[in-house]
Order: sequence, then C-alpha cells, then structure tokens
Amino acid sequence: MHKLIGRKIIRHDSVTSTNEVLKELAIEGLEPGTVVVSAVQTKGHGRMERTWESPEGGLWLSVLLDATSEIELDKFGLIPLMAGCAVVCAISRIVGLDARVKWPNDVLIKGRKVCGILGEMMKAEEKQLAIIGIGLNVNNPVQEGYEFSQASTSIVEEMGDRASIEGLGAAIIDDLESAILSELELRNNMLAGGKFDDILNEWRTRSDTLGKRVKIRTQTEEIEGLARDIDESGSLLVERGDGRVEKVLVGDCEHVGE
Ligand code: BT5
Repeated sequence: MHKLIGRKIIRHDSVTSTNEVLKELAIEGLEPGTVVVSAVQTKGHGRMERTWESPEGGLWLSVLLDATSEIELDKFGLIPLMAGCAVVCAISRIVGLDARVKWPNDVLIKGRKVCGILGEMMKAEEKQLAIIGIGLNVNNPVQEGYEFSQASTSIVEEMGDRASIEGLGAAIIDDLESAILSELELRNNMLAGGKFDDILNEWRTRSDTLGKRVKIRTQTEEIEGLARDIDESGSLLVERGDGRVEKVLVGDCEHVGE
C-alpha cells in the first residue's frame, strides 16, 4: 500500500505533458503524493524545454510533493537523485536488469539512457511544491540516438528474448509503475526524515558517473575532468587536469571515458 505517493492516481490516455497537467491541478489545490500518468504525451519535455518522445508503450508519470514540509529547499537537488535510485531499484525488482544512475537526471542500462527525470519547483497558495516527472522507455520504440543525447534503450529491448512473450509489455508497465511509486515513497520518507547522507550514499553506490571522465556543459562554460563525487546539494564535483575541483549544480553531462 502506498501511504502517500500514489494514494491518488489520475490516469489519462493522452495529455500534453504529465508535469504540465499536474502543475495546473496543483495551482487549484491538490494533495501531495498525487500522481498523473498518461499512456501518451504529445508535448513531453525534458530540461530546458527539450522534447521528450513519449509514444504509447512507455511509462510517463509525474508526482507532486510538498516541498515545504517534506524537504528543505536547498535539498531540492536531491529529488532527481533519489528518483533515479527509485527507478533503478524498481527495474531490478521487476525485470532483474542492472541499471545505474547518471548525473544529474538519467537512468542507464549498459550505458544507454532508459529513463529521464525532470524535477521542477512551483508555488501554489504560498506552498512550495516539487514535481518529479519520470519518463521510462518500456515497450515503446526508441531512436538509436536522440539529438543532444547519448544512445537510448528500453526495458523490452534490454530484456531481449524474455520480452517476446505476448502481453508482457503491458503487464511490465503496471508492475514498474507500482514499484517506482513504492520505491519513491521510501526515499521521500528518507528525505522528510533528514536522512540526506543515506540518499547521497545510495546514489554513489548506484552511480555510473563517479570515477569516469566527464564533459559538463553549463549555461556559460564547458568543464572536462574526472567525476569525483557529489556534495550535499547534489552538485557534481569535477576535478580538472590541473587538480582544481569544480562544483556543478546544473549542467549536461557526457561520459567520455573510464
Ligand atoms: C530528461 O531531460 O531526460 C527528462 C525527461 C523527463 C520526461 C518525463 S515524462 C513524464 C514527465 N512529463 C514531461 O513532460 N516530462 C517528464 P533531458 O536531460 O533534458 O534530456 C532530454 C533529451 O533526451 C532530449 O533532448 C533527447 O535528446 C533525449 N530524449 C528524448 N526522448 C527520449 C526518450 N524517450 N528516451 C531517451 N532519450 C530521449
């Protein structure tokens, strides 16, 4: 049973974007923990208004959290991190695939992007709210590579022959959805209980980014170096060739080597 997250689930066949629908509903007042799921998104988006392809067969959902009571504002950067860990655990539990988190907001299987996460903040009636959007490729077609992105994959593609049993795709989506919501509930409770170190440590152990050479693009610069660690705000610590360590809170990350 979900105590908070998924107590109310609003389902649609098609919407523009589950994040946008949830934002509109939240302005009118909506219980934290409410989830919006849609079979298709016609205007799914990633960060910086990039397009997120969301045809039928994938899992496209958004969750509303009350950021005033549940998290401290400066811990907002931890939300995509904990959501990534929730997705990794759900994938392992339901289909037994080994997924990893990539800084800041992706989940990869064998280096390919299977899931993207979009954390957004909003205010409604003086309340600070957080919205977590999760897009997981399950049984939808994916392009070999999307513009500005690394190679992508889907759960069914990674399952190979195991997935060819008829009907498996639809059942997997339901099971993944409920596993993701219960894993999120666990981690949201950790956040609410101030267990920030536990969230950071879990992310570190599930990370595909730490220890790799990375190229980071921020609004203003490009930084290349070794991904050393994350700090308590969720920023990535990148060590440049000259030993200087840069702290990056927002940016795109490319893995360029071991
Ligand atoms: C993300 O952005 O990865 C966050 C994606 C969040 C999507 C969910 S779905 C439910 C909710 N409602 C929404 O409207 N959004 C959320 P970013 O890191 O900016 O990556 C976006 C890039 O990923 C695009 O520019 C493409 O290159 C690539 N891309 C687009 N669709 C993809 C897909 N289905 N699978 C893998 N990569 C994709």
